[in-house]
Amino acid sequence: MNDIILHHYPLSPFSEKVRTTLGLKRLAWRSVDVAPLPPRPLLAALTGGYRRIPVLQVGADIFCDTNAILPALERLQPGPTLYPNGCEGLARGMAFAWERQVWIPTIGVLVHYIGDALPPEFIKDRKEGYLGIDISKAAMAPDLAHHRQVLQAQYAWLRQAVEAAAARGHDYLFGSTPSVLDLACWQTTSLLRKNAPPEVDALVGLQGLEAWYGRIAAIGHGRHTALSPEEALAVAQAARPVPVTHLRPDGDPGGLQPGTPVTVTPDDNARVPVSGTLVAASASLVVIHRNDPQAGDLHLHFPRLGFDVMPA
Ligand SMILES: N[C@@H](CCC(=O)N[C@@H](CS)C(=O)NCC(=O)O)C(=O)O
Repeated sequence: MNDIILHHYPLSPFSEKVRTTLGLKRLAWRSVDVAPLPPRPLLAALTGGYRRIPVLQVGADIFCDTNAILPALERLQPGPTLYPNGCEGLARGMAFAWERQVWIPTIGVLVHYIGDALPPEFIKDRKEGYLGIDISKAAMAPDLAHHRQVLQAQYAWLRQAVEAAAARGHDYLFGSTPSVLDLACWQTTSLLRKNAPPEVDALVGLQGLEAWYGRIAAIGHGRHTALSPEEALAVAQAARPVPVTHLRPDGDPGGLQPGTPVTVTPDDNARVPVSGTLVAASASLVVIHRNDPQAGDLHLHFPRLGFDVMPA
């Protein structure tokens, strides 16, 4: 098997979800540190323009979005499973909903504390190339009360769920190992707990979650060694995409046939269309082929939910 390569940067909590999954599954991996804001030209050659972080690479297979990355890691290393006690449907659905609901409120609360330290070019990039909103402290301030209410409501439910799991003897939401839902809830929490002062716990209602949070934090990131972007590109150039066996060629829920030219575009933010031809799909994943002048033949893997897959 080719090395597992993660393109990421330390502050990124979605990357932290993947790093922790790699640690949980005791996988060895190669770490490509990318800049916290574009340009990232060598990564763009691999992703066809998909701009968000993290991106997972295995040879010439490129996995965009954590909702495609975690299932890929589950296939590569099934144990310990990210779906303990048959929770896959519930945990994947709730994880998607959690991240969609709490991401902007989490940023709103974070910039209340650290907004003044964010460089203007970072704020400009996040507005123009990512979220489409001004995340400076001043611009987010009018929504702080609303963002706190959203987080307090969500964390009250999370605390109830963690307490109910503990009453059943479970350290995590669905069993004795973390599920994708634990990891999704934990990664957004980690953005606040690692970067805001301790008073943030009371502000958004994190009290009572400390033990659950600490158990996931203690998992760590597994064994990793550094790789340069140039080396990662060379790995893709030397590799061939792995034939897709986990999805049906005719499995596209919209009836698109393999070989159809398509674009795949995030439906929430950083809405850069990636072009290729459809290889295979299911209701939850889609794989496209693209030939890149620098990287060669690639398979790009995306989640289905959260992306528009359109005939080109
Ligand atoms: N749904 C995506 C969200 C990823 C995301 O929003 N990542 C942030 C960093 S944590 C990002 O890409 N920010 C803009 C950037 O780094 O260019 C996923 O699950 O991977």
